[in-house]
Amino acid sequence: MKRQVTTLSQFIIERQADFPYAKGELSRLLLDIGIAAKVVNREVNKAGLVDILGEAGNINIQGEQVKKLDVFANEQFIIALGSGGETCAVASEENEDLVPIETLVSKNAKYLVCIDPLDGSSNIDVNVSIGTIFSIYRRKSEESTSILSEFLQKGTQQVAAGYVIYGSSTMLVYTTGKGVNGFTLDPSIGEFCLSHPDIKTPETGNIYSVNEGNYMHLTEGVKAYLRWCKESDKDTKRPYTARYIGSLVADFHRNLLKGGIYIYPATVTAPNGKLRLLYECNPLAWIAEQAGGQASDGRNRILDIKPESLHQRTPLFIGSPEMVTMAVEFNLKNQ
Ligand code: AHM
Ligand code: MG
Repeated sequence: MKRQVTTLSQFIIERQADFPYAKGELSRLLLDIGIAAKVVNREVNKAGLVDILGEAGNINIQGEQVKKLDVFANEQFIIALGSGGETCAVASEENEDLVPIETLVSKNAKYLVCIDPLDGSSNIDVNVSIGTIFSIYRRKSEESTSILSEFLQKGTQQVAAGYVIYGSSTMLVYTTGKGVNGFTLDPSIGEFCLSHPDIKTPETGNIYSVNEGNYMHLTEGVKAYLRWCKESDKDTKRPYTARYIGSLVADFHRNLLKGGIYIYPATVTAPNGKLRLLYECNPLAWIAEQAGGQASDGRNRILDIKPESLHQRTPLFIGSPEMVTMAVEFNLKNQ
C-alpha cells in the first residue's frame, strides 16, 4: 500500500491550529518562503550550465545578463516576501541596510524576516551543497517608527526559523517552536514532502566540524578541545571524525541528523568569529534547541544574545548537547 504523502502546504495549514489566535499570516509567509526556495532550487540546479549556455560576460541564451546566484536568490526571496503581504521589512546578508517593503510598512504588516539567501558562497561555483537560512520575528509594535530597532530582538523571540539545503536532494527544515520537521523536495511533483517528522538530534556523536586551517589563530580553549577530539578513547568514541564542508547549512544538517558539533570560533584575527547572529546563528540555534541540541557562543546561549546591529557576528558552537557542553567547558577552562 502506498503511504500518504504530506506536503509542506498541507502541514503548515494543519499546524496553524496550534496557534489559537493565528489568522494564517505566518502560514502564508512560510508558504511564500517555500515557493521562493523552489525557484532558487531550480537556478541552483542549473548553475553549472551557465558557462555552456551563456556567452562572454555571462549573457544567457535569451540574451539576458545572468545574475550571480546569491544576488538572484536574494531577489527571489524579497520578491516572494513582498508580494505575500505579511512581511514589512527584510534584513539580508546581501543588503547592507534593511530592505523595507514600503507598501507593507504602511499597512502594518506584522512580520520581520532575517535571511541569508544563499549561504556557503565559496561552494556555489563548484557543485557543493549550499543553503538558505531564515528567521522570522513579529513586530513588537505596529505603530513604532524604528523598524531597525525591532530587528534587534533576541533569538528567543523568533516565531519561526528554518533552512533550505540544496544538496543531493533539496530539503526545507523549519520550526515554529513545536519541534523540527523536514521536507524533501520531490522534483517530479514540485512539492516539499514531509520526510523527517519531529527531528531529534542524538545526545552525542562522533563528528566535529571546524575549519582547522585556522588552528594557529584559535583560542587555547578551542585548540585544547580539538586535541581532545583526536585522542583515542573507546567509551567516548574518540578519535572523532572530521567533516567540514564549508557550508554552514550542510555541516549543521548532517550533524543534526547524525550527531556532531560544528564550531566557528573566535580567532585572533576575527574575535567575534565569522558567522552572523541574526540570519545564520539564531535560526540554527533555535532549530538545534528544538531538536534537543544546544548552541553557544563559547560562553552563553546564542538565543540570549541581545543584538546590537543587523550584521553582528558571533562565535558559534552548535550541535549535540553533550558535545557542545564539553566544547564550552574546554573553552572556559583554557582562557
Ligand atoms: P558566507 O555567508 O559568505 O557563505 O559565509 C558563511 C560560510 C558558512 O556557510 C561556512 O560554514 C563558513 O562560512 C565557512 O567559512 P571558512 O571558509 O572560513 O571556513
Ligand atoms: Mg552566509
